[in-house]
Amino acid sequence: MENIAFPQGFLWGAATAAFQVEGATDVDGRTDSIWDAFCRVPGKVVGGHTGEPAADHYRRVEQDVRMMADLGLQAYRFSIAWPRVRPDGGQVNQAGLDFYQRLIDTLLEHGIKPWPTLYHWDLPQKLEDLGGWASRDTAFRFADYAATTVEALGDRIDTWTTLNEPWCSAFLGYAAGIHAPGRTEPSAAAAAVHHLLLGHGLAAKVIRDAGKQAGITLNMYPIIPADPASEADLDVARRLDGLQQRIFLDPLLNGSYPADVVEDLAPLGFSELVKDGDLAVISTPLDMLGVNYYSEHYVSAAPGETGPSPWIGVPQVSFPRRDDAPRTDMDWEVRPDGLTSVLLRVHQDYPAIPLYITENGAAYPDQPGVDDAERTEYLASHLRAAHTAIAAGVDLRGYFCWSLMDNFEWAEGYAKRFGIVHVDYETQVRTPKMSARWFSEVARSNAIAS
Ligand code: PNW
Repeated sequence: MENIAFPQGFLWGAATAAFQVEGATDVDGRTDSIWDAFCRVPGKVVGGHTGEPAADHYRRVEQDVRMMADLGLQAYRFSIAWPRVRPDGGQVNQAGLDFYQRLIDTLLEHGIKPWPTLYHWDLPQKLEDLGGWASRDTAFRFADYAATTVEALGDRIDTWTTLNEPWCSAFLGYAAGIHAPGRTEPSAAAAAVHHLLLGHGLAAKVIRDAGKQAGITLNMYPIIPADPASEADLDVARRLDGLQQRIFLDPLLNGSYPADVVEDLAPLGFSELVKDGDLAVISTPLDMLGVNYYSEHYVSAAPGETGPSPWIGVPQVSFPRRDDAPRTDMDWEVRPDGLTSVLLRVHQDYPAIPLYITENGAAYPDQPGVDDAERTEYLASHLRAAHTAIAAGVDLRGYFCWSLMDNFEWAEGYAKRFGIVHVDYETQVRTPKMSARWFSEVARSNAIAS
């Protein structure tokens, strides 16, 4: 077998997020986030699971960084918990900052690049009580939190990511109601999109003014019409692509919202949200775009599920089942070619922006002896797909596997395991799976076996 080599300097890492791994939700001045509150609502999270104990990363951070070093990871993508740093959205909590100082110190001692995200979905509940992301003021509170954090921790960080997957925050949180804060108000979701982007732009300015690089991470899916000869399917595909991709990419990288999406969302009051100067803030130059990739969306205009939907303003959409691909434990289709197409598309439509894959990975049930051959195959096939994009000229500079270790999988609780390292939630023992051994060799050699 011939090796597929990645470009020199390609960055290999693994990712987590604060609420998914830290635990210790009520120590050192941390207060509730919207996820703490959401977990307490019966029926919202499978098994009634909560942010405790997660992987107890807050207390085991030194051990976890040593493990990353043993695995040969070059970078660690983690998120900073807003409710630790500015617990009620206001006053600064030094104890919260100290934890991230310690994490960053330990990473640097081990030669691992810290790759922080400012917001991975844990809005302080106090701010949700004031309207959350549906309120314009939250964007400015986010900028304050960003300024505090970048000032306190920024000297040793090269690249800051503002938001992780604003699509999920806005549409799963405020329209579908399956993520915190669990609201099912399409117009609040439309407002959340704009305010998340405004918050991003204000924070990106803070980061760049501090002389650092700024980026954002989006979750991207190729949208495939079930019947490419059907006008109705093509229109649904256009609308979903608008909501999943272009409503974020166009303002960030081109300084304007896509006209068709603005028109589709007019009944929800979208245009009235956009004030003079907002788009200039949102389009603050970016140094990198993070792409999170898991699967494709295969869509049809046939009537689908009724009830709250993330697809605001879309009258009817369904997701027909295709049986020509394996599925993960999330029931998501394994579609590595979709990663190539997502990367090529961003490269064609927005050529200037350097790209990183900031998440890619798969949930599979526990395997005896942590022999997770399916996960290794998932990662390998997606890395081959990423390499195909690089060979076609895409400026892809790094890859973070989701996730470093098993963790709290949001509405799915602890039942779904994405880790390349197994976590026993009773004992908190970490055991690298076979995929971690394999990934470690990929990172070391900067290549995969073809
Ligand atoms: C991403 N969906 O979440 C997140 O960034 C991670 O925190 C998460 O653990 C990972 O992917 C795996 O799920 C998503 O339902 C969660 O469309 C749900 C969806 C998409 C992304």
